[in-house]
Amino acid sequence: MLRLLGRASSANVQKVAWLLDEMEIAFTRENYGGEFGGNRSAEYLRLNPNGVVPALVDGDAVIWESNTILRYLANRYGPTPFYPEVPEVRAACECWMDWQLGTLNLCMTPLYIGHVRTPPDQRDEGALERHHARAASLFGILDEALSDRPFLAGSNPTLAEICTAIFAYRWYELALDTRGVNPNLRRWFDAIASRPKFQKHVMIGLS
Ligand SMILES: N[C@@H](CCC(=O)N[C@@H](CS)C(=O)NCC(=O)O)C(=O)O
Repeated sequence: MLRLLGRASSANVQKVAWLLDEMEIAFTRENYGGEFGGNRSAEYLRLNPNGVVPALVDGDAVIWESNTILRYLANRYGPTPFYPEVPEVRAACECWMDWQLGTLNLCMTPLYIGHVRTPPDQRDEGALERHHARAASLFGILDEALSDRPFLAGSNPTLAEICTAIFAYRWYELALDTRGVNPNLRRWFDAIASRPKFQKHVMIGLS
């Protein structure tokens, strides 16, 4: 049985749990990180030397970095439509995976921590405004990309959706978007939000 280590509220753990469930792979999840701690213990650091969640243990294989875990699952247990085999389509999917990790994360993580985990009197309002403006412009890029296709890499949801829709959920839950401004993004998000496995792992509130 695969072991997913990390708390259910973590965006990066949610990616992995959501894909595991979409691929109907049996797994157990153990609480590490956040209020549960344990992620700085020597035992956990042997699995993920960064002390962050998630980590995936599959027999002798131990994998960390959530997007790498997604690719591992698709390669190990696929083929799956979530990781298209046509190189051009796969590249379209992976562009957005890297974009999430290297671009969207840089404003969404501080925005999330600022709004959800920081008491109002301790917030850096100037920084939050800058991150908000940057995130709005990035969600505008997603909206534009979705103007001529149902999903980011074409007709079907892929790992690109697994990586980005979790942040769109946070964006909408924080009520930082103005409804109607990004109609393609909204249509795309609503299609993903109708998936029971997204609801189960991602639409569980913010904490
Ligand atoms: N790039 C890493 C980031 C991992 C990361 O920052 N995880 C956060 C949770 S989303 C974490 O472990 N925070 C400390 C904690 O939960 O205690 C990945 O995608 O796996």
